[in-house]
Amino acid sequence: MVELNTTVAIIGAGPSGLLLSQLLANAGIDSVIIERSSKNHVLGRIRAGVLEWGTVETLKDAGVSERCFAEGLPHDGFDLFFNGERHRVDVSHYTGKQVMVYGQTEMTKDLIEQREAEEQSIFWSTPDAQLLDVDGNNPKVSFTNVDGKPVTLNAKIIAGCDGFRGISRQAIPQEKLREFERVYPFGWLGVLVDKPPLHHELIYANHQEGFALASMRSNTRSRYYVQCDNGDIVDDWTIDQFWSALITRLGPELGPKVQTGDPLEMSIAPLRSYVAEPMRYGRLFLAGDSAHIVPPTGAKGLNLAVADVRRLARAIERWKLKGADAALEDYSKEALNRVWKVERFSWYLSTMLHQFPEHSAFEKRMQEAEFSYVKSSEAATKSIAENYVGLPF
Ligand code: FAS
Ligand code: PHB
Repeated sequence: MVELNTTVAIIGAGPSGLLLSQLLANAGIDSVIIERSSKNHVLGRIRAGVLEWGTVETLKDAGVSERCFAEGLPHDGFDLFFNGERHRVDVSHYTGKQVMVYGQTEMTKDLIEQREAEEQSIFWSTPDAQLLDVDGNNPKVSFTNVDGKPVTLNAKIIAGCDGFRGISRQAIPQEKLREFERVYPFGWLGVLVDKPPLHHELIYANHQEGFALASMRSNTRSRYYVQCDNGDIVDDWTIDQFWSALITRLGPELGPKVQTGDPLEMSIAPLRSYVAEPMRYGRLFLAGDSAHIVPPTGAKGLNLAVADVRRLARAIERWKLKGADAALEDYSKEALNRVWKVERFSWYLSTMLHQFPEHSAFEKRMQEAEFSYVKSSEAATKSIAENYVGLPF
């Protein structure tokens, strides 16, 4: 048996776990990360593409923003497209801020490089972690290391950064957990392609055939999505069917501008809204997708994870350096206050922009009226802008 000690045991080396480790290290607080998958698997994930400015500033504070500023694309706004009508949401005009188009994959790569440069202890390819005594005085994580030896990692705090299908949330007794969920009757089929983007900003489209999103990773690499049925698997779609659906849904003005090609990646993401309360149990603190999921329509999942981590890192720092338990006590309530507002925005935008199989004629009119109101109202457009750019932390 190998016995290790640390201040914070972090479960998961996705954006939440890596960024938390970086922020803690910058405050002189040690941590150990345990990750189920290999480093290459984590680096191979294609996910989010838009960073709120608060996320960019957090990366800057963490000292890992150099490539983001060098290679990221600052955007002043995006387009909503509803049955052939276009409405631009001028985020910079309404909020004085931009968003940054910079892939989550790149952000994860930057964080791993920095953590490794600082010789952070990360146990990769470790699928058997178990959380013990999380509500006691000696929380610990047991797992098997690469040499096949059992390890016990004693910690003062355990950070559950292990995503929606991790183990941390499961460590909270069912009777203590309140769960809220909305599963949407559709998914997103995404394609990554080495072709220039159709437009210099993002376009979110609601067409009677379904939702479509034209995004990007750079000026030479595009990311597109189309709404697909819940039961769909990637093999149900050929790339030609994908391009045809995308071009149709973007309409006669924009569709023909799409430069098609063979995909670098093609995947389906299910859409759900989910929140687990509380985000703390004893010495276990949840951050990111382990505690909540949003439909990607509002580009919030990754950004919400960053907001949790920024708050948790600050609370741990106050507790460790000033013995202030209050900061840890307030973490869950304060984090959830922002989580629910972001859940609302993501649900709102998803409801406005997708075709719902079960929608009645009345609900379809409500969707049209919502778009028509947004298009005609500075106040409604400003509300979308301030949510999209990111609510205050
Ligand atoms: P993550 O899920 O990213 O990371 C959790 C980590 O914990 C993983 O590395 C996992 O391997 C590890 N782990 C799990 N169980 C473990 C265990 N038992 N032991 C140890 N480690 C364990 N957000 C957007 O804003 N826009 C998007 O377009 C978008 N697209 C998405 C597409 C998909 C398919 C998914 C799943 C999510 C998408 N998201 C998107 C949301 C996504 O970006 C998340 O919000 C973000 O990855 C959250 O980061 P983490 O909280 O670190 O969770
Ligand atoms: C992406 O580029 O992957 C992306 C952008 C905006 C979203 C969702 C996904 O709302």
